Amino acid sequence: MSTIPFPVQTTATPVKPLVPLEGLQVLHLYYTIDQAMWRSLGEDEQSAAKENFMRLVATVRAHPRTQLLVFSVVTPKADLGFMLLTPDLHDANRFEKELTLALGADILQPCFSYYSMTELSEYTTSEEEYKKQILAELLTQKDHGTEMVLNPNDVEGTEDFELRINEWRMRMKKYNQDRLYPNMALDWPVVCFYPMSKRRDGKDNWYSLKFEERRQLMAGHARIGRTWHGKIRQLITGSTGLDTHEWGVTLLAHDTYHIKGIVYEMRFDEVSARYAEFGDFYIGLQLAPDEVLRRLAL
Ligand code: 76R
Repeated sequence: MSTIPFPVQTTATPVKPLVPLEGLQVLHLYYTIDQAMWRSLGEDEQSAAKENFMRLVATVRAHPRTQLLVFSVVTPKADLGFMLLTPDLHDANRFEKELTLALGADILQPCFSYYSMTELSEYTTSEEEYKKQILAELLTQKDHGTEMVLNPNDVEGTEDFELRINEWRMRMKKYNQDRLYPNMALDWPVVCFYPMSKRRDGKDNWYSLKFEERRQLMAGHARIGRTWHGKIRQLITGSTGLDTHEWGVTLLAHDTYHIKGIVYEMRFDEVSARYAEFGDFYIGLQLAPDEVLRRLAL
């Protein structure tokens, strides 16, 4: 019979939820497997452990507004990886402890972890900027091939102007919603994760640049990023004050060729060439939970 002390979800004293003002808690969790410890378990214990793992993954995935990616890690830097997104830090913390014990005590050995939160971009176009852009566009309209310069008062408030502003507001609302509350695709098999910071070194100090300069540099970065649409999905999560670096970069792809391609191309962009510092890179393969267990020879 099973002697493994499986975790039971109990909360003796109810705790007040720790839901951030905006965004989600994001944990990247990596483990190696102690195969010797696993082999010392009886067959019953092993199947109880696997059942517990499967049940826990299903429970976490069924939790409101919670997503859990499960992957097998390429190279022995780690064996098993999770990416957890959930609003309440108590839930994130509870699930993390339970996942660590999911296969029984000491089977999963934590080898790398990262804590970050989803966040809005500081550099998206503001409504004022967008208004200026469309004013400039609408003010110079072609009339039978000759350029006609209009008065701003003739443009602002017109149906065309309002329509474009409203479309833009709706687009931004969806865009911001997707950044704070992303839908992580389970059917993009390649998961690349690495932490990164912006350099603060002598004359290469990102944080002493003026906002406008940073905005322009980031616009160049985003231009490159957009050329990878359809091949790469990216989630940039903030971790200043939370973990070793300032951001977590999670890239999803169907092919590691594209991961290598985008990261290489971005190295030439000034934002990365001059200001980026990187941690270790982890490549995982998303699989169904039972398939991950098989892959890991459990
Ligand atoms: O969010 C957006 O899509 C708007 C533009 C944008 C911002 C603000 C954007 C676009 N990124 C932004 C912010 Mn990015 N990104 C990285 C990396 O390996 C490297 O050299 C860098 C790692 C990749 C691969 C990548 C991809 N980005 C950031 C930030 C925060 C900086 C800050 O606030 O100072 C970091 C650390 C960062 C890093 N970026 C994109 C991409 C891609 C693919 C896009 C286009 C997304 C799309 O339009 O679908």
